Formats: sequence, C-alpha cells, structure tokens
Amino acid sequence: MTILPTLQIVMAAEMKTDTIEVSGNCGMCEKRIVAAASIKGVKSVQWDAQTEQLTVRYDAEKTSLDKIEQSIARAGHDTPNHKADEKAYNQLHTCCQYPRK
Ligand SMILES: [Cu+2]
Repeated sequence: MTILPTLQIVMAAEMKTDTIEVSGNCGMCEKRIVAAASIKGVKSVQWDAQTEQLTVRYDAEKTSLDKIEQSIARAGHDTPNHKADEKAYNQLHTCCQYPRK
C-alpha cells in the first residue's frame, strides 16, 4: 500500500503594504479617506493630513490597490490613478475642498 503525501493547500493571505498620495486637507478628510479605503480585504489604513500620504495594508488575494483607489476617488479624493468623482468633490465640506491638481 502506497501512502500518498498529503498536499497542503493553504489559502495564505498575501499581505501587501502600499503608500500613495491622496489629496485632502483636514481631520474630516482623514475620517472620510480612511472610511473609503476600508473596503473588504483591507487590514489597516493610515492617512496623514500634513503629508497627504496614505498607507494601506491589505490582502492582495481579496482586493487591490486599484480597488482601494477607486473607492477613495468615489468619496471625493484624488489618488494617483483615479481622479475624484466630480459630484462627490463638490459635496465635500468647504474646508475639505483641497486644491485640484
Ligand atoms: Cu477635510
């Protein structure tokens, strides 16, 4: 009798960390950006109003940086690859209407 080696299939999470620039001004922006970036598969999000840098840690098996950027753009904030939705931008609080590039 032959004993076959057991194949271990592990659905390992492929954790990735990326830092991108996301336009915004203040603490209100921070809440909005962090909420928008927190989609399925995202483990942690940090955004700094001074540097406008977003650091996101996510499971690349479940989501992608592109999806995260799209979600942020829909909330009204520019990302490197996705421009903010015009309507969403116009509806931002006046203190949040960062200068468009
Ligand atoms: Cu703001």
